[in-house]
Amino acid sequence: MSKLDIFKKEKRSRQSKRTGDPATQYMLDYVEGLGLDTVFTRQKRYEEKFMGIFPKTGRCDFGSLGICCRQCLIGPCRIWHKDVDLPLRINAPMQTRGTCGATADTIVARNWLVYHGRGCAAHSTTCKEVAETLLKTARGQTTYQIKDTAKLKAVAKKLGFNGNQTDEQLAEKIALTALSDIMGKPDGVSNKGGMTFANAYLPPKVLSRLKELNIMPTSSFEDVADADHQAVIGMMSDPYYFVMQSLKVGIADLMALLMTTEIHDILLGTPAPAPTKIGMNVLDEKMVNIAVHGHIPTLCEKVIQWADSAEFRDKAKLIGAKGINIVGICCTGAEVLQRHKIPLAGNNLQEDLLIATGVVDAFLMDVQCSYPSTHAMAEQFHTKIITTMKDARVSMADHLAFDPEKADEWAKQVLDLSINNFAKRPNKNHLPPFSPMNAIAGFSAEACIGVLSKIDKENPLKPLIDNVVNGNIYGVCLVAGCTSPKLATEETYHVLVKELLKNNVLILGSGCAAGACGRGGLLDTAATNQYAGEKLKKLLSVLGDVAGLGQPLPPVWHIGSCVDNSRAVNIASALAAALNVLIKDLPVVVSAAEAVTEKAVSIGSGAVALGFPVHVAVVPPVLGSPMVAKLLTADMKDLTGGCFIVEPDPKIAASQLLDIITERRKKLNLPVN
Ligand code: BF8
Repeated sequence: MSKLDIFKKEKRSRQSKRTGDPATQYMLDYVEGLGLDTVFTRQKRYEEKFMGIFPKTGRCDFGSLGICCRQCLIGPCRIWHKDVDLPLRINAPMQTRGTCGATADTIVARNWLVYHGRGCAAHSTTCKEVAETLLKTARGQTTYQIKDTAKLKAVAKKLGFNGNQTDEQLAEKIALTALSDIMGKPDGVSNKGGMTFANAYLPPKVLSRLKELNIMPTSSFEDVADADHQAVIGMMSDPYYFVMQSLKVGIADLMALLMTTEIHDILLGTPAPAPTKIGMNVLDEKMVNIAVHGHIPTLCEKVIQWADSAEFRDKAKLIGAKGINIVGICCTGAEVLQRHKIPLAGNNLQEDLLIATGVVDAFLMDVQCSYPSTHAMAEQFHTKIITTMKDARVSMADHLAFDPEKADEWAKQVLDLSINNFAKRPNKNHLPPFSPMNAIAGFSAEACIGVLSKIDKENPLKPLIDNVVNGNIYGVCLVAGCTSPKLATEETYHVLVKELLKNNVLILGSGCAAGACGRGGLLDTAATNQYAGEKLKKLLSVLGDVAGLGQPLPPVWHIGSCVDNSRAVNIASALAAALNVLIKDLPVVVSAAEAVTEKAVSIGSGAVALGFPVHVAVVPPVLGSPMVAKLLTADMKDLTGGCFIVEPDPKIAASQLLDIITERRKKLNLPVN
């Protein structure tokens, strides 16, 4: 089979159905019936238009394979690698070098690295925002408070700060350390020993390996700037070094996530599992509905707080609403879901569809992952879009640039705008006739270990290790990342997760992938009896009992937003340290099946760099260079122990992930199926 036939599999998936969520399909039919566009509509149209021209990929072959170069003003150059099948429509000999002389290997690897720079910049800027809020809070300049002092002290201890200091002093030190890990040392000297948080959190054996490979991150802004410099014309051309820099930037990205999670927990509280709801129908037609979207939940915290005040409850009633209903979308949604159990209405693909229900009075957008067309949909209905961060401006939106020192004032303005907009609702609304799913969310690493400590107080990790050893937990898979219109969206995760659960693999879920699991009913305790293998089922029942739930824990543990992928890294690091092995030795795998964003790419590379196998079902644009594709999917195993696995069919992907788990268990002398 030709290597490019993998695109056919991708296409088969999206042609079988567009989504695994009936409510999404229902709204999609409604919106398309009104003659309006969504991301799904445009995907379909692309396919119809381009399949005739590029039958192999269904998009532009050059772009899909990563061999379109737009780096300089001589180009664009569209070249071909001699070992890759030619597109059907091209029968003339193709150029194998760009005008400047760059080969397909260079172009693919350079394009690949550029994704990472943007992904890491996004997460690092998010981290900078929250670290600044912590710093201002420590200095008494905001009305936020340190909500979790135990977490504050635990983080301070890890970083080696003296415990005899006030909470504010420790918070200031943590914030300044995070800022210097993001921005570099203030004197301009880079941190040659590597990021402080990386040194404090990653197991020593992993750190040594990163240093040997010369991929220990220094500070994320510096590593991103280096990547940009390396991509400049006249700099790097060796594909190997582009890929190695992508790993370094990927780890810097993961560390930005880790710092953000730790600071969020300190400032906003460390999540604990509790019941909630997931699905479009968490919107309530009788209430003022405010959808919160993005990745920085600090303003939302204040909106949630003030929405519950007598002042705003009365204001809502005065205009005829039953009250104020806040619902989440994508990662800000996951943040407020895990801490406040605010119900999750949807993910990045469902923004437009939620607006089209006609009952979203305000759509609060902070940063990242909204589509540029959202305002066009909002114009068709009454929804008010409010952007809240200076770096994310949207046409026609109201803009309130967040300043943590004025958070209360801003939150009240948001509530006023939303309540006033309720009066402009169209008479007719269109909510899908599907009840939201029950879900349990809030599995922070502390909460997971807290449950386990009920089995063994002295050594809370021991029950986890014992259960991995005896095969009750055959392996662990983190399902992470986005939902993509290129596949039968969400169904990819549902099929993959069910296959793994059957084989007693415990699932951690984050970001939109976790939301997809929720819409598929997989965050509900009932899913344990329905889908988990016998051994895992028994264990989750015991854990549910010791947690006082009176029913099993769900088989997919929602660990939070994409930022909180760091929780999975922390759990894996603790396991590796306890077993005195590398992360690459653990029966732990990752699937970011429906990856979409640059952020997902750089997190993926960070995970590969630490030794995780990372599955993607969407074909990444690297097949134009057989050398780069082989480096990422095969040779990498000898370097970091991790690798990318590209497989659009979720059943086949699950069996490949199970094979890796089995192989790793064998190497650890653990029983295998
Ligand atoms: O950071 S999973 S679409 S929302 S990138 Fe974005 Fe992807 Fe959703 Fe959160 Ni993550």
